[in-house]
Amino acid sequence: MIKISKYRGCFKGLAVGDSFGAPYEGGLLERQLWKFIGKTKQGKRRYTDDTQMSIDIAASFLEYESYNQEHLAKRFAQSYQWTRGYGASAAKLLKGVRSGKRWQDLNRIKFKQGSVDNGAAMRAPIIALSHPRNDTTLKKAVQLVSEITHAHPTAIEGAYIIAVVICEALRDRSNKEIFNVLESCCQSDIYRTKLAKCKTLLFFHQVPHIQCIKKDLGNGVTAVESCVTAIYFGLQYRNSSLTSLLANIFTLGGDTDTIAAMAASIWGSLNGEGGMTNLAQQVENIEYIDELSEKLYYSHYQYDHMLQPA
Ligand code: F2R
Ligand code: MG
Ligand code: MG
Repeated sequence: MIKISKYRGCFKGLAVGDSFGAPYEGGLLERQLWKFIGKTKQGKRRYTDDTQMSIDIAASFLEYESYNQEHLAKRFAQSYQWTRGYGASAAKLLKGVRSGKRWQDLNRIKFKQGSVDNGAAMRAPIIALSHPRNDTTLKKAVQLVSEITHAHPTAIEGAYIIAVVICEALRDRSNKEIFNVLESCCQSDIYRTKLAKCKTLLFFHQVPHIQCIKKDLGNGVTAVESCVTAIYFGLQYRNSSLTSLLANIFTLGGDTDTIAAMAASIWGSLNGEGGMTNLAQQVENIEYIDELSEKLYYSHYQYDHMLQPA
């Protein structure tokens, strides 16, 4: 049975990873800026584009009971604020949509195949909450939600493998079972190779040196350099505290908010919300995130016998 605590843990984990990881993301300039804009007036930790776009997906899905790309694109655009640290291409696209342009005319304008970055993957856990079965409907939903801003196949495949891991984590699958599913879902050589390296690090070493994880899996902003890294951390630390998972990602450096957001949402899907109460209380708008998690849960409860209130 999937308990509601796992839904809350998945979404709150994403927000916790994002808002605690944001101060460590990027270069010196970005980190300095976050010192000034990283807290609300009430002293809560602000989240970034990762959580904002996840909130947009949940709210849009709940309004339509499915994914309506036009509605979602407008919702992404309305929520856009530069202070949330969006990627440059995503920011341009969203400002275009806000001024009345069609997302279909913008998502391949800068790069012929679309963006390769992890902006689709960082919000993919919420697609799994709306489609908690790992089947063709999940794959289709990932495609619809991702391509609005990220048309590149590696960006979409990164989002898909994150969503698949969340679906399996919600069902308490072992690391071995999760890897069996991932290997059968994964299509491209680039992700197959990364997953093979991840499997080696997870199953054959004690705990590898952080530099080894950086070299083998990556810590960058592309989907290829971050999604498998997040899967590694989510699964390696599944029986440890969320704090230790986060501390290790911050040591890794690079795209810390996004790697932490994806990894902590995997951790929360496995462990539920119990081990993150103190951290979650420090994040802005956490009550709304809780409310959305609950609504997503109950939107499925009547159809899916795997979902059971705690
Ligand atoms: N943007 C940030 N953080 C800014 C600091 C990052 C820092 N410099 C670092 O390197 O760590 N964070 C947020 O952005 C990431 C998600 O970004 P998204 O939405 O995927 O980005 P976007 O706008 O699509 O792409 C950004 C730039 O990447 C390059 N690029 C993308 N696709 C490309 C392609 N096909 N060919 C060549 N270059 C490509 C371009 O420079 C884009 O402008 C998350 O980390 C989130 O937290
Ligand atoms: Mg971010
Ligand atoms: Mg990031």
